Amino acid sequence: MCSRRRPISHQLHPRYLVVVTLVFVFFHVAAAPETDVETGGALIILTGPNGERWPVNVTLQNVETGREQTYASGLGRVITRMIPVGTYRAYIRALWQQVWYVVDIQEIEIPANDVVTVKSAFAEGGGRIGLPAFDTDFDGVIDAAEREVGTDPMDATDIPGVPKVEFDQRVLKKQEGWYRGELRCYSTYSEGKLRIRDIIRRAEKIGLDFIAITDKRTLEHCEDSEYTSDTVLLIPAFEWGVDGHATCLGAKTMIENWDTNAQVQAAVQLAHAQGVIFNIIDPCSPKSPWEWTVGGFHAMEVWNKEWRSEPGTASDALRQGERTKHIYASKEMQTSLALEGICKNEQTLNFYDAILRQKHRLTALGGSGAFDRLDDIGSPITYVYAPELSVRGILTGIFNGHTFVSSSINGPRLLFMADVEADKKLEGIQGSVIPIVSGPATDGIVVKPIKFHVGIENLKEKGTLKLNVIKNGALWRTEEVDPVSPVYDFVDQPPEPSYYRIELVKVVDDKKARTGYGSAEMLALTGPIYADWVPVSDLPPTLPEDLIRVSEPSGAPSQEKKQD
Ligand SMILES: [Ca+2]
Ligand SMILES: [Ca+2]
Repeated sequence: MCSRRRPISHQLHPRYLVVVTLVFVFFHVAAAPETDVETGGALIILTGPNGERWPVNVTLQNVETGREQTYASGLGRVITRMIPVGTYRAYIRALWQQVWYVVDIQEIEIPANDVVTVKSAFAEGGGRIGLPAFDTDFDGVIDAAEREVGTDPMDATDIPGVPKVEFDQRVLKKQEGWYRGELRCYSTYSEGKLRIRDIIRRAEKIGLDFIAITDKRTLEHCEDSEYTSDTVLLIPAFEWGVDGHATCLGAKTMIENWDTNAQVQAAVQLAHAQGVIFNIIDPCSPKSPWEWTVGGFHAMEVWNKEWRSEPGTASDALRQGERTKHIYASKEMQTSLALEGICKNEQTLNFYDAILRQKHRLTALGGSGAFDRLDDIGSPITYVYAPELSVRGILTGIFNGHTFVSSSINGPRLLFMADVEADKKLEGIQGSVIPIVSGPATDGIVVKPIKFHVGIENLKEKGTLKLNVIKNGALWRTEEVDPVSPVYDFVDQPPEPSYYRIELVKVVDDKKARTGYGSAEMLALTGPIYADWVPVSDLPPTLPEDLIRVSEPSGAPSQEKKQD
């Protein structure tokens, strides 16, 4: 056994080199095995800050081909397969409370018919301070390792060995306003059958302002030569996850980690650190319901496909996944899947409300998940009130919760506004946090009324339509919609923090009852307005005219105005 080792910049301090944990690394030859390829092996030895044994995993990245493979830790395993001879960059990770952190990066040579011994050690995380304290930017690589290879330990998008996406920084429209788009679909870069060019042409044709193509666990589609448009904003994105999925909207790099709740939380944290929206998608999916119990995500896809098209998911869909057999889904998810006789999207709304009731603020989004039919793109459609039509603008609008979802490009538009103190000045829309204002009264303190306005535009549906006000997760008011004047006001004096969201539904008649699941067809829904004990000095400024006018959204031309 020979010991050849070539560190990237300098030798590790000898005191780090206490041999404790042994990992044999072997390589899967991804291409067809050639009998004349010379191979070798590697023995990775990692020690912790007190010279102790440490669980280790390593990614070997071939310097010439870029091909990489990650190997799980083991102790004194026999080498069963050999690594093709060559130069590799080894990303060596230590496990800290179920999350892997890169603690060392070395360049190694795999020798022919021999095993290279790689000694590695880290000094961080000894005593009472955990390893995460030494990863300042939350990108999973400790500061010392970043400094050694020259990435920025304060920049979560600058990660050793992880390519960055350079997205289009253009501003397609400068004005503040409502913009509409599709936030989930798949191309041939993952399991979709749609070509990048066809997806973008379809988006241009139907008049979308933005689209996120969200191929599974890859960002390759963003580098396609046809991934470009002058009229539709392309939001770089990918689908994250196993046994519960999310999209990372405005992606800067790939984000992995999906083996444990702690790892999923680390993924959410990295998304935050990068300024990327972490959006849980289709959480009540029959194939892979959201089993993780983590918090802190930004958004939830509460509407997938046609509202009533899929039945509710049965509870036994839980714990079927590879990685989730040993964990229990949240009580909120279990309760949502236990609801019977409703569609999957209704179960998702129940899950959404359960999280909102815990005072998490979570943006409501839609997504078709189109993968084989171009017609599905834009159904449902998400509207975002954004400072401008740019990636940064749309992400800001989503981050602020200024969204509503409608059945399609021709579906109704739902504006929801709040007037604090009922003084006829509108201060908030969905996503806004508005102050509960109280004043002295003869017998203590009185909460002043908040007046809410709902306006419906582009209403073409016939039949019995209802406007539901959901307050703190429960149906609070319901009114039949007057198609001639679809504007509604209501007043509340919440004595405690409360949220309000709006649903516009059509009551399904007997004839249609069998053609879908559940008894109500959603036409549009908004995310919540939150009333909370924020200081009155934080009262948001009066809303701009563009926003409060119940008319054509500035960023959304009507169907009639569009070409073709
Ligand atoms: Ca770092
Ligand atoms: Ca970094």
